[in-house]
Formats: sequence, structure tokens, C-alpha cells
Amino acid sequence: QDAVASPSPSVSVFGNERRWADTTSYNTKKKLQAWFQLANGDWELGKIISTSGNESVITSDGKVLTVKSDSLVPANPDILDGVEDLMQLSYLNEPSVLYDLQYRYNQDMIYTKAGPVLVAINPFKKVPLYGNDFIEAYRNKATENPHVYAIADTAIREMIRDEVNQSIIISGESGAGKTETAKIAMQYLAALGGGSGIEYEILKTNPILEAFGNAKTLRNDNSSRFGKLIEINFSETGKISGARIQTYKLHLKSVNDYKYLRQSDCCSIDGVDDAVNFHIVKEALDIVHVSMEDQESVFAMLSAVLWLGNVSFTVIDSENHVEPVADECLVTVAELIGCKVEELKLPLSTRKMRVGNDTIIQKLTLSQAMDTRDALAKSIYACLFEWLVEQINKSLAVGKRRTGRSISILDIYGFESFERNSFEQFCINYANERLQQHFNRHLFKLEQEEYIQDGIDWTKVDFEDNQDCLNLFEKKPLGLLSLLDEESTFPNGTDLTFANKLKQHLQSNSCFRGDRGKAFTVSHYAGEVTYDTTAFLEKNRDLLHMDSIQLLSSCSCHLPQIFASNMLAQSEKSVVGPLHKAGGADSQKLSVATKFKGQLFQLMKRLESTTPHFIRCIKPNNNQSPRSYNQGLVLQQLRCCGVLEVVRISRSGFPTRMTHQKFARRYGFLLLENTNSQDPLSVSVAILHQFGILPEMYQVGYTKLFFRTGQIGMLEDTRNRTLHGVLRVQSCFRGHQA
Ligand code: AOV
Ligand code: MG
Repeated sequence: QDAVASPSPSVSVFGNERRWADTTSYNTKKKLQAWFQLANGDWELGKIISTSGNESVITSDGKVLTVKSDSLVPANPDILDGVEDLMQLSYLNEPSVLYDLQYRYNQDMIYTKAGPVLVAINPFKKVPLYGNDFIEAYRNKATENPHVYAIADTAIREMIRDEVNQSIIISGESGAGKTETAKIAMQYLAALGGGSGIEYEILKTNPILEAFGNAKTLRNDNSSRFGKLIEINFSETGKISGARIQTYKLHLKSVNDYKYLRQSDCCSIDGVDDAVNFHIVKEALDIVHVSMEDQESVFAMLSAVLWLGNVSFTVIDSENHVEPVADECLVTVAELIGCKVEELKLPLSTRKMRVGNDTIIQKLTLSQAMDTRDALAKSIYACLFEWLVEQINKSLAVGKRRTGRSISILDIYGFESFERNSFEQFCINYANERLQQHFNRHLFKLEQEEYIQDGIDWTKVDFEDNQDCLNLFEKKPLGLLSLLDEESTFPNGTDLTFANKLKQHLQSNSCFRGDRGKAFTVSHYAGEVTYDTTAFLEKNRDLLHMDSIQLLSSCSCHLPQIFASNMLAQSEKSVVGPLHKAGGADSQKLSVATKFKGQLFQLMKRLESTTPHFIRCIKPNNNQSPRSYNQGLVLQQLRCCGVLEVVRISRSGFPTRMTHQKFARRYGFLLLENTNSQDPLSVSVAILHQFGILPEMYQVGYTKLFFRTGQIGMLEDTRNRTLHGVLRVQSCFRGHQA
């Protein structure tokens, strides 16, 4: 069962509408099946009855239609219905891929391979694919159906075999099933590497973090606004020895969340929601061994954040300067964080500024005071979250020795494109652009380089390199991020001046287009996205001031103190200019976008030292309903994650490779006739001949043999059967001796 199909497809780009198409000449004379497009964009299957000129008559569902011949897209023969790897399709085009996935999805086969990538379609219902029996089947290689378990299994095996750390990178839209998929992968790793008990704790970290994330954002589920990397450590014997969680939080929770909180229940939030939160989070904290005392502090901080949101202000002079109202809210916050009411009032109504050698105290206007209050609430919450993650990590770091290997699972938000795209989408899409490059580099560049290095004749297949787009973001001083930071520090900078600056400097970049007013468009690998710069500057500025940090550091409770020293450490690290600029802000801190970029680079550095395995989660409909498959929605996601390109590249190459030595050693004993030579290459060639592997199915490089998909499987089968036969004979023999 080989995936190499003929005729081989070629690629053409028809703009965004049909980024990918199979231009294989299509013989319409035969009564073949073909896809034609309905007015709503969906593809439907038809049979060609006749063709004259450039029009074809087709039947579909009992109807007879006339369509333009060149709008028809070839469909695969029925025998290829529901193939488990898209590489096996003879005609590789969008409708065929959509159909294959749908065919499988309708039979609860939610997993399909796209070459090296696993596509997972959210079933939105329980599917009978998990649990111990399935785990056993994948562990014993009793099944080859695509599955998260199979990916996890490969990761473990490659970790042990190659002694290289592994990563499983899971991406997709909100609700596509990333977190579920991560849990399923962890389930498998825990089953195979379990024994120490630590695996149960690891499995529980997800609900802990999610419960905590939800606890804060209430009805607005923002839990995946942070990327999450779970690193599971294995000992030399392949047992789980510990784990580490790292979050890449965007710090992007919008101020609206807080307003929403305030509006919903006002001061009564405290009692109601804390009761619910208390139960969920308490259980979680017990599991990660957070002491009772610390637990109380955690809830005190959570309450402080909620109460802080309710602090109101009153105008105190003719210049609109304000002071916080000393009501129940303010008093409670002061009590919870451990300071005097007056001490809390100060940073919420004034700001210390250095001018030359003098310190002046500036009074805040209402909007400044509200921003300061929200920034403080946000920071306390972010610090609390980070602190919690740290506690979890301490609890999971059982075997501190970092001798073994690890498998990291990355659950990260996928590419986003909405009607209106703001700063959040800007950051998320930038991150995905980086991840896409990692993906490209791994699958394509490394692949090609290896062929070339080994002297293989392999016509280069072009792939969409997104380096230009990354340059658009990262170039200094004239890139999107640099210009954003620059404009954010200008006192007179506005969203409009920012947009104008972009148009002025970036118009020549092919990935950039300035639009009318405050908008601009970026050509991402996944398509064009138009961003609205409204609130970009505000969201990019880190609004937390020194005064607030100082307040926290002087509090009598220990958590605020820890938070303050963490914030100080962060801002010291990130000071770009002199700490106190004359006439400028009280301290210079890194912008949100720059911090984000720093974290992203750290993440990429970690990932680059691993062998990646990719899982793309797809949401088949927007209603979370089972059995509903929206072609347009699925197609858009497939394009976003480059699934089609991957298949095309993979099946035109030689994905399996092995050194001459290893090949000779692994299969040499299967030779029926002894070769005269001990030379690995001669032995290898003899093996290839004996098994009748066709010349077009492999290539001999300087150091390695390269195979088309499916070829090595047959050799492995023979090897396993032979080995097992030998073992059986041996054990029989031993039995007789006893
Ligand atoms: P996400 O992680 O991708 O979204 P989740 O993993 O939380 O999405 O999945 C959303 C919901 O889809 C889950 O609560 C399940 O009901 C369902 N689901 C996903 N995968 C499966 C599966 N394999 N089997 C059964 N049900 C599934 V987000 O964190 O919002 O970005 O915000
Ligand atoms: Mg999630």
C-alpha cells in the first residue's frame, strides 16, 4: 500500500481563492467523477456525462447540470474513500482533502494523517477511541490508525532511540480541541512512563490552570490566551521523573474584563464567586501541595483584584484631578494586601516623576487613575498566576536531576483572522508566524538540505517561506514592532500617528499594505489580515508605575512582597534607557509587544533543540455540535495551518532514510545469499534487489538510503516476522533443555 501516486501533482497559486490546486490534466472524456462548486462555495461530487467545447454536462444527485470544464476538479476513485493518510490520495486537491476528512469524521475517525502531521477534528462528543485497550494497542503497534496515541508513542520511541528531546506542538483555533488533545497525549505518556505516581499530578495540572484561569475571567473564557508548555521529564529507564509547566502569557486581558466584572455584580461578586472559586481552586492547590496559609493568601489576592476593580474615584479640584473614594472597596483592598488605606490611596491618585534632580508629584486625572488601578489589578493577577505555576512546578520537580530526556507538549493558540483584528490578534499571529517558520524549517528546509548534502537528485519543491513576513515584524528600526514601541513612548503618539508612520516606512515591504485611516494589512502565511490600530498604543504600554510596585513591596502580606520583587526584577532587566529620564516617565519598562517577543524567542529556542511532532486541531463547526461539518470553515483552517502544502511536499520526497551502515546491519541478516563484500553499501544494494524494491522508490545517497513512504514498512514486517520466528524457536529450545 504505497502512497506514491501518479500522475504526480504540481502546484499553482491562484491567489487566496485557490491557494493550492492540482493542475494534473484531467481527461474529461472518461466518465469520471469530478468536484464542482456550488454557489455557496461548497464542493459537490458529480459524474461527467459529456464534454463539448469548454462546457461539461454532469449528473449529481439525480440532477443534470452544465458547468465550465475548467472549473471541474478531479475526484478520487471510490476505492480511496477515507484513506487514513492524505498522502495516499491520487488527486490531491482541496475538495478531495475536505471529502476525505469528512468521510472519516462521519465514522468517528477523527484523526487523519497529512504526511508527518496529525489532523484532529473535534468530534464534540464522546468517541470510542481512548482508554487502556487503545493505549495497549498503540503500545504494541497492533493498530496503525492515526491517533494522538501514535504521535505520543513515536515521541517516546524517538526520545529513547535518538536520545533527543521531543516536542508535540498542538495548534488550532479556540475550541478546536487543543487542550483535550494535550490531555490525551499526556494520558499516553503517563501510561507508558508511569509508576512513580507523579503522572497523576501531571494529569491534574490542566484542570488546575484552567480552573484558575476561568475563575478570574468568569464567563469570558480566556484560558487559552496564554500558551502553555508542559515539559515531562523521563529517567534513563523511560519512566516519568518530573515535569515543568511554562506559560507564555500574553498579559493581554482587556480592561473590559474588569469593567464587566464591576458591572455584573458590583461589590457582591466577592461572596458569590469566591465560594465557587474557593472550591475548585482549593482542591487544585491541595494537589500541588500549597500550604493552607499560602492558599489563604491566594484567595486574599484574588479578592483584592476583584475589589480593586470596584474602587471608584471622586473629582477633587477644578483640573479634574481625582482621588479614590474611601468606601468599603478601598478599605477591603487595603486590608487584603496588608497596607493602610492612605498608602493605597497615594499611587491611585498621584504619580512621582523625576525632573532633573527633583522629584515632583503629579496628580492623576480620572482616566489616568482608572488606568493605574486597572494596571495594578492586572499585575497582581498576572503575578498570582505566575506564582501559582511556580508552586505547581516545585511540586512536580520530583527528580531534580536533569539527566534524562523530555517530551514537551505545547498547547498554543492558532492563527486568528476576524472581521476586526486588534493588538491581541497582532501578537497571536506574529507568534504563529514564528511557529510556522519552525514548522517550515523542520519539514521542508531541513529535508531539502539533507537531500542535497547527500547528493540526491531531487528537484526542489518550492514552499512558502515566511521570512519576509517575519522581517516585517522584527526588523530594526523599521519593523512593525520597533515602530510600535517607538510610537508608544512618544507622549503625543496616537493610534493614527502610528498607522501613518507604518504607511510611511513600510509601504515598500511586499507583506505590508497601508489601508485607509487607522488600518493596515499584513500578508500572513495563512492569508491577509487587516488590523485596526485602535488602542494599539495603550495596550502596548506597560501601565504599571513604580509607585504601584513600591506600594506592593511595602505591604505586610508576603505575596504582594513577592510580586513586587518579581516586578522589579523584570523591569530592571528590561530597562532600555536610563532609569530616570529627565522629564520622561518615572521608569522605562519594556513594552508588552517586546516582552512578548522575548518570551517567544525563548520558546523557540527551547523548541529548536527538540524533534517536533505536529498536531493540527480543526473545529468542524461553530456550534459545538457533533456530526456537523462546515466545509468552508474546515478549509479555511486547513489553509491556515498549511496542511495541503505539507502533504504535497511529503509525498513528492523520500521521507524515510537510513544510513548504509544501519540499513545493512538491520536487514543484512535477511539476505538469502551471502554477498562477498562486507561493505555496507554493497550489502544494502543486495537487500534492495532481493526484496525487489523498485528504483523509483528509493535513492542512494553518499551516506544514506532514501525511501518513498511505505517502503521500509515491508522490510520491517519481514524482519519482525523473522526475528519472532527465531525467538520462538529459541524459547522452544530452552524449554526442551529445562
Ligand atoms: P481548545 O483548547 O482548542 O480551545 P478544548 O480542548 O478545550 O479546546 O476543546 C473544546 C471542547 O471540545 C471540549 O470541552 C470538548 O467538549 C470538545 N472536544 C475536544 N476534543 C475532543 C475529543 N477528542 N473528544 C471529545 N470531545 C472533544 V481554547 O483553550 O477555548 O483556545 O480557549
Ligand atoms: Mg485550551
